[in-house]
Amino acid sequence: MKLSEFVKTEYGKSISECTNEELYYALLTLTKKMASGKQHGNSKKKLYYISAEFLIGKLLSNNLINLGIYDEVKEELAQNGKNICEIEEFEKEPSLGNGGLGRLAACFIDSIATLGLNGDGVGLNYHFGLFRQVFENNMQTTVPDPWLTEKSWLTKTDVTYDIKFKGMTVKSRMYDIDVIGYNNTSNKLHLFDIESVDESIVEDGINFNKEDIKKNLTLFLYPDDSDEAGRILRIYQQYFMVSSAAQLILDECVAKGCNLHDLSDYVVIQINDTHPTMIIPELIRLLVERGLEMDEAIEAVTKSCAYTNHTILAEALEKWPIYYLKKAVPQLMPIIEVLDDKVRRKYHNQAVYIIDGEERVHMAHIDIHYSSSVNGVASLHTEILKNNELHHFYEIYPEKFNNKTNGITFRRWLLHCNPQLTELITSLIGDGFKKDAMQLEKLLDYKNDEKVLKQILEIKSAKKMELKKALMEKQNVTINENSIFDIQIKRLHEYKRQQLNALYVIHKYLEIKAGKKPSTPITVIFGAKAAPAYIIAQDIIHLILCLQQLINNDPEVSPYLNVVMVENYNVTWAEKLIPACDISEQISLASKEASGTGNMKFMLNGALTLGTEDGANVEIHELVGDDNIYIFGDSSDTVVERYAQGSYHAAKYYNENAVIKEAVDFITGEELKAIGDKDRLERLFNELVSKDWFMTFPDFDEYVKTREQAYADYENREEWVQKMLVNIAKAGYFSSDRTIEEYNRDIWKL
Ligand code: AZC
Repeated sequence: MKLSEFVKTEYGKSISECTNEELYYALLTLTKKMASGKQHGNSKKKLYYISAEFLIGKLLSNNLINLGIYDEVKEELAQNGKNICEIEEFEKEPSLGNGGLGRLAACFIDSIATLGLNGDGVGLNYHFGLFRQVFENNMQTTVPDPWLTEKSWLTKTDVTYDIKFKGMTVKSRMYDIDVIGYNNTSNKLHLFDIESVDESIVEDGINFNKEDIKKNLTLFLYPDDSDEAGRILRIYQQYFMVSSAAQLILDECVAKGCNLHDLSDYVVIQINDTHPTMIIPELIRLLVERGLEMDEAIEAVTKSCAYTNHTILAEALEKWPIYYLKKAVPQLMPIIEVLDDKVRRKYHNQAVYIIDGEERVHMAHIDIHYSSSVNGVASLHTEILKNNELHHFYEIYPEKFNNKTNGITFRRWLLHCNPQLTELITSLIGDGFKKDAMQLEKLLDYKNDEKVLKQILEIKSAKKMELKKALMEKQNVTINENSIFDIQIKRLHEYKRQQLNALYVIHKYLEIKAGKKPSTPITVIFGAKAAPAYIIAQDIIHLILCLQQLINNDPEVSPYLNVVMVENYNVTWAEKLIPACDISEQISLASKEASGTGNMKFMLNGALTLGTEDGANVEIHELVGDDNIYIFGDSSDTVVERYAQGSYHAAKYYNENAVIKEAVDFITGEELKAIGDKDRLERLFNELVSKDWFMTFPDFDEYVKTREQAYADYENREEWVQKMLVNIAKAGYFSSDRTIEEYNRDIWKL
């Protein structure tokens, strides 16, 4: 049905007479109708991708693209004087994720549907999702970010389950979002919610009574875990999610004729990090309740589950005190004890026990013992898991370990966010790459085609102008579209080393002050949210915002260097920032970033990576070769060794390297203290000088040198655009379609 006919019946008027809001809701309804007419992935065996996060972003354009009607709708709107981008402004972005892990889950469900596989996502319907970030006095403040509107992408279903917690039973209800594959089947994202949630219990922005579970259960994504009540609330959330999921899974497979003994013929469950781990004991519990012997239940569940690890940061691997579990979900403890007991009897190595000497349950250990697959998310990451972090487990189960290098959906990260580049590519190599991303390699034939190279540069300029406009409109900041856009966007974490980038900015500022001016001006852009309880991360944001104020207001420096931190960085911002980027900062401490996926999005849009040999940067490097990437810093082996020896002393670098000292001293110097918060700046200074746990100083000199080299190379526009082209052409490997094909081939076998 055409939009014009639809609005005629719906509102009794023509497109041009409708408001943008009316058109948004008309398109939403129309799209949902079209999705419901599509076939669902269909096979005996079904995948359930369980994740506490699905960072799906706005859905309208993406759905129109995947339905194959985007251009048509855009055209029809344009003919009636309407602009699809303005209509899209009415959509609220659901922030149902923190970062990489949640966005990966969203890319994956897109690819699962696009490949026509039978697989649904299962998660939680947080009412506020992640907080909205607001800058005040150069600091991050947080406010709730409501996204639920009366009419939305969610469809209320009549599927409900009883979820039993200690002393109370609550009801979960399933809401569905259509996951429309690109020219293919349409699957579901099932988000469970509790009806008694009460948004009005939130006080001064973000605080609420953490003990009133019935009212707060699905209020926020990962409520603050800095206190015990917050941590126990996470357990409630996790169990609510997995118990709903487990009941859904059993109901669906029984309806298909499964007798539960043959569960693994019908079901495969991908456990996305440790948050859904309790699905293992919960399923075992339910199977025993329905008549299976304990051992058989354990075997059936082990065969059906697969676990993905996303981090080697020890603090991110969840370990829940038994006492918390007993408080919220005591019914799981006897099962977990059986699981632990079996491990103890078989393997006499404390390192692999589930329950440790401090009465804590290691969630990842449950996953590894009681799943049939354990995967890392990039080659280097998987190697580190096998050889270091999870070595004891690898020795027991070498056959379980496998690598699945992450990927991104090109529908969102190219077709949707960069239609100009998509059109150019299509005009050169046809549109086969939209379903078979490896075909992008055909672009290499144009490496010496001046006309094509010129077009690529023109598109980059156009995207820079679009970003400039957005920053002006949304944040009232002016940037120079003719400058180099050097961008670092990701969650704020010390291991990702935004502080290293900030130290470079200080260094550059001082150089310009001393008269050494860059040939082309530079705009350094940051986007990052910091967890509310993560103080040093907030301090780093504070430093960046102070630098922004200082530098952009300094008439001597601002013609050459600008700093911009986008407020409330989210998927919608990423879609604007990534296509406009020249240099993609991927500067984590080697060994710490499991994969990174922003790096892939930037590459696909023709940005060059400035990065360490970490995560998927290693694979990007291999693909594009030395000439088309800027690599610096200590290797993962060196870093691992340095930690093991305890041989790193930040103070030594600070005292012996004058350039480092000058930049670090600036943090607590007069200029910044005049605009910033003394305590925050001093705390950050002390942290760096006395600890620098993520080793920014050892990499500093090489980082500066390599970054300067990239800027120098940028001057040669002909060679630079060839590097851009190679990056675009080689990005095909990072399509999430490839990743999902591998999951299916090696693990799911749908
Ligand atoms: C992230 C990793 O940090 C990132 O390197 C990886 O690309 C991404 O997962 C997807 O695999 N991990 C998380 O986001 N982890 C949590 C707990 O949020």
